[in-house]
Amino acid sequence: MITFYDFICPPPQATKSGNTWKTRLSLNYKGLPYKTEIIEYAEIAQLYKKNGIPPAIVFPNGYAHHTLPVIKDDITGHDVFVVDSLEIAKYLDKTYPDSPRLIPDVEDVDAQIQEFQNQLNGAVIAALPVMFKASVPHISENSQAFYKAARVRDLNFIFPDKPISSLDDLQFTPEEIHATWASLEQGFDGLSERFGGKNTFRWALGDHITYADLILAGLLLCVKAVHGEDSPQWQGFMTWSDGKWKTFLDNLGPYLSEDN
Ligand SMILES: N[C@@H](CCC(=O)N[C@@H](CS)C(=O)NCC(=O)O)C(=O)O
Repeated sequence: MITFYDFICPPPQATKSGNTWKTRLSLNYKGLPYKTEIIEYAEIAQLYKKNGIPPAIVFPNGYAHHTLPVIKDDITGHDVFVVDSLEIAKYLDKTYPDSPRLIPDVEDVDAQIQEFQNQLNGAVIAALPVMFKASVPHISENSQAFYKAARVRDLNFIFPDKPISSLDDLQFTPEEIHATWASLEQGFDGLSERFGGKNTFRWALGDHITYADLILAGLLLCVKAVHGEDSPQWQGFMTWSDGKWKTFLDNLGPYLSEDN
């Protein structure tokens, strides 16, 4: 049985993390049985250390980054831990070859996924400060301090020319928030051609769902969870690009389940 480690979040949604969603969706798409284990942000490093898992990333300054998603799989009779949603997708393709593939079997697939990731990053990067700030109330109380410190570190890495020492340094006027959403909409319009443009639909890398689609789905589900399904923000988003993103999520249908 596969154990999937996800973040504890206040109800109603189990997760607000686009990163862990990528793996939940991967498992759902493949139809593999799994159980979810919910942990706090501050417990991730302990999970790694207790099980002898090397950090997901070690930065040049020596900072060891421990991240979710992580899975544990005991199919071989002993526990195998896999870290990082892309590595998990590759592991699942290899270990469960009879399930639908997440990573197409083409030579330049890593480059294709990276290109898509870069395109998506380009569409959302300017909105990250607003998005991170909006996420805070949706993080479990015990994880808030940890989460805020982690996001400050991320923002200082992404925007080195605008260093901040606390998320409280970020205060946005309604006009700034409006402008951010307008730029996000423009970014998503730019992305919509890849998904078939106005009257047709295709997935990020072609005719089939792949891991690349799950990157986008994770992000959308995170925005939906943070703002709420009935919020004007989410309802507006679902009309962007002639309803492309609503169609996209609708087409993922049953794979969006949070039942496990
Ligand atoms: N590229 C990684 C990203 C994982 C990642 O950044 N996860 C975040 C979850 S939102 C995390 O665990 N952050 C912990 C921290 O920032 O300390 C993946 O796709 O798995």
